[in-house]
Amino acid sequence: MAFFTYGTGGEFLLDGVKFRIKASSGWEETQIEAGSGPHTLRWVKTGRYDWAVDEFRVTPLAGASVADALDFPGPWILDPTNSWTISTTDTHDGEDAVLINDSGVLSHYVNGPGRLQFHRKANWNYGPADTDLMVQTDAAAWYGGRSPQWAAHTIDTIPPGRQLLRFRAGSTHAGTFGFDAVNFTPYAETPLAAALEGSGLTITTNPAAPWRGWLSGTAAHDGSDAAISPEAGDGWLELTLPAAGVLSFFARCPGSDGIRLNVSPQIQDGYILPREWKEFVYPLTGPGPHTVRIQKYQGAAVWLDHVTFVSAQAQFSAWLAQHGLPANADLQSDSDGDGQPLLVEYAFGLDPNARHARDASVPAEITAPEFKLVEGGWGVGPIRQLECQFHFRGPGSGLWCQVFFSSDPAAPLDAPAAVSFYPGDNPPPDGWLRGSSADLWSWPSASRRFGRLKVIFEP
Ligand SMILES: [Ca+2]
Ligand SMILES: [Ca+2]
Ligand SMILES: [Ca+2]
Repeated sequence: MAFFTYGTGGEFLLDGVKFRIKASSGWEETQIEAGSGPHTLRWVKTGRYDWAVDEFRVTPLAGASVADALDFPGPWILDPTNSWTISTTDTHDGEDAVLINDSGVLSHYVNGPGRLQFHRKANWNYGPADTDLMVQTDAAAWYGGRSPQWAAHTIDTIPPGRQLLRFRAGSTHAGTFGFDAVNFTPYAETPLAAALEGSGLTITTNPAAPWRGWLSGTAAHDGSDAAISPEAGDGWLELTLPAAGVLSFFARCPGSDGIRLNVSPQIQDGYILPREWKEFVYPLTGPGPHTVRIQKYQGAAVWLDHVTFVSAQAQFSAWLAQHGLPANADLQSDSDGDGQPLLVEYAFGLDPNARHARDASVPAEITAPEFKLVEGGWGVGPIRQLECQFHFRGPGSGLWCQVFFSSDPAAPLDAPAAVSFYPGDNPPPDGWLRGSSADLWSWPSASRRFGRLKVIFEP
């Protein structure tokens, strides 16, 4: 069937299913290969702008159909410019295929999310291969690249909701662009927390624009299931985490470049999501509970998988177990008798089973804390002062530390000195901070100065 419409003020329904019509200021032709009937077609005026329908006609299929050629039932929406043909000689399946020329489009509605599979051939004569458009929905696009011979292709990230898939050739190429053996497999829904491996976490989502869990197989990061945001609306997901710790998750936006993900409250700027899976690690400091909101900006659907939270206590317990120490070990106990309690050994990357030794299980760059005397001066004459430099288990460990300087080690601790944490040109390994503190008090007016490091654990 075919008809012309004028303007943007309406839509039509085929068998009760709504179709959009390309916005146009003039007359536009719509051609639909609907397959055997009966069918019901309804035009509806929806907007305040002009809309008119003319020249409706039904033409029986005279020869090969697009549905047959692509091995996927209709309705197919056909490009009325006839920039496509059905071939019985250049095919994948040896029977029939559709060859599309420049700017040609064949469209089909599916209910996502799901996996789209087809065979294709893309042998154009010029143009940048990586910009050739292959399949497109309203908010997302997938590119093909050159494929001189028929080859299987899978797009397993068709987004949730009713999607108009547009099979098309790029607009800057001349050559053969063929499709054959199309198939679409929708994903089944699964509970959100299960899809995210978030057992034990409290996960909520905006009921007006919910993220949902899907059994998406190999499209998921874990090869099983993932959560997908809606394409439109204020799509957010909140995690309530009971304590200090490290939150991590994998995210991506397979259908578009430059979609931003905001993780609040700690990170306000947001991340730019790549098309492929990327891990995001997110330390939470201070006692919980912490509420973290993951929110995508308007645009294509965002995928999320494998949310993990390792609490500060769990990190410490793992360290104890790794060193053969009991899970209920006293933080203040001194397992190797070197005067440094367990918590100090843990915080600074020291070995709890070897006196005054660094822990072989921490990265090699981690060095033991050091107090040293530095001599120098900047305009007020020569000075000497104590300086402390240390590596420290970083944000998300539930640990923090203070540095104290005094002239009498027996006296109560005074106010802590200022500590600066600096990644510098040579940042410390992930999960570690490098800090330093200088004793602002200088001598020779006193004969002795002492420095102390104090570790606080707030899991
Ligand atoms: Ca075929
Ligand atoms: Ca998963
Ligand atoms: Ca010790």
